[in-house]
Amino acid sequence: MEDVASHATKEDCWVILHDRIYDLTHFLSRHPGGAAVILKVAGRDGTAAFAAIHPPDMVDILPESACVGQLDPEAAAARKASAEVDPEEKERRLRIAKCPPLEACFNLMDFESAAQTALSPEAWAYYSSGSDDEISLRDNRAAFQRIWLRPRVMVNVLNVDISTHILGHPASLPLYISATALGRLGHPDGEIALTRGAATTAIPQMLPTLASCSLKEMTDARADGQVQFYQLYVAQDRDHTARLIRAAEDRGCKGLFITVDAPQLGRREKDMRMKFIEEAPKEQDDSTAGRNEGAARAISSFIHPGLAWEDIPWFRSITRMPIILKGIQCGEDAVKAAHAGVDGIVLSNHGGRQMDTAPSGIEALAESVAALSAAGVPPGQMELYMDGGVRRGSDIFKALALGATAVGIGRPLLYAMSAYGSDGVVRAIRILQDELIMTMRLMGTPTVQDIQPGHVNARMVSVHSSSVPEDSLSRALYKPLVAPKSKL
Ligand code: 173
Repeated sequence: MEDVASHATKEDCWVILHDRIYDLTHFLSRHPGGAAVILKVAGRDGTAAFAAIHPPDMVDILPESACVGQLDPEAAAARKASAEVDPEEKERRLRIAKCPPLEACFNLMDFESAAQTALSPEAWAYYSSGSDDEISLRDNRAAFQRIWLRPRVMVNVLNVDISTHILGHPASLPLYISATALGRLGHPDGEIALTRGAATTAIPQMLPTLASCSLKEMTDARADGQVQFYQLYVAQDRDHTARLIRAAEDRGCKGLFITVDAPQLGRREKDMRMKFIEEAPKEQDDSTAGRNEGAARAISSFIHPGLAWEDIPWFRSITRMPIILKGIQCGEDAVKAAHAGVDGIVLSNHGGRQMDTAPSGIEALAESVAALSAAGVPPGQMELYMDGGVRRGSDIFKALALGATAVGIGRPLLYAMSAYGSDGVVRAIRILQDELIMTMRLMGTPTVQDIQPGHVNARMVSVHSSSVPEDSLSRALYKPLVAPKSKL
């Protein structure tokens, strides 16, 4: 350790990552996240900072010669055992101790409330932020509330079956875990906590390109028969993209969800203000200087803004996985996707993190179903999914009534994971199962096949103004529901 500590400058910079010692002097100027974050841990163990952002196999991009040594294994083990615990981990445990007990969480918003306690301010800013004025972020929720239900009674609902198939694979309910980046910002187990939660509850998980666990870690954590899909960010470098796709297929992923709504990352100002990383170093200053989007911006710099409809045949030529476009936002593009012959689309505005005032997934779904029908695309040619704002079993019901096969959930499960690990993920999904069973019973639809457009009134979904005058008297009397109290 003393030896490493003597290499702590810009001209001579060693860092310990996962018990190996790297000379990063030449890499400093090439690090997409800038030199400053590396220099912060120069001469020291940088594993904690590194692992929050990068999967362990990210070090493979360094030339072999960069590894200048290894910690003595016995000394490394002793160091871990004696654990002066990493100060950030210590703080995390203190925050977790203040969270309400898991049993106090009765709906998905409760997990969001707990996550505000559990997460560091930086992680909270990164996970929770939307783009610009966060209009789309909030409308993702509000749009569901503009759709009203039309229950049918006197239907035998003794037995309700919420199970379904997603891309032909069984799911215990019409729900999958959508891809979200940087899971280890929220919990040391990262995406693997989501994998375990998905296994226990028998729903598919979409693995992110920008996970903080490696693809190997996430697929090795898979239970027998568990279904995983792969979310792809398309890189400038075609060979790199092809390698990612082949690795996902070889490791058993059952579908390729290509993100099409992020040729550039949206401006998430809460995140920017938090200054997740230090100022970008001088040599990286460019026309976008001052747009400090921290880690997200840095690790997204490889995404190719040139991705276009003409590229679909190339994806087809290199994979047998079904291809789904994630981030379609209007009827015209839904029809284009059908004509391009993809297997599915996800109507989504990326959790309100990309184009602000783009419609919610649920609104885009309603519009797309109408457009596909008008264009004569046979129902069922493509599977339709949506994500964004799903918080209740009745939201899932509404999406199915409008034509979705299933819905994706991102943030709520990150929040559940951050506060309670995989137990939280399981409870959150179980709550949705309970709510969906209740909804289907009260709606008179014993199976998902029974759910039809006539079960919803969605006429107002695309009307973006308050639809009913506020009932101010009863509003003033109403005591809002409250989130469970934090301890202390
Ligand atoms: O929404 C996001 O934050 C996201 O998709 C992303 C993209 C690139 C890097 C990190 C996160």
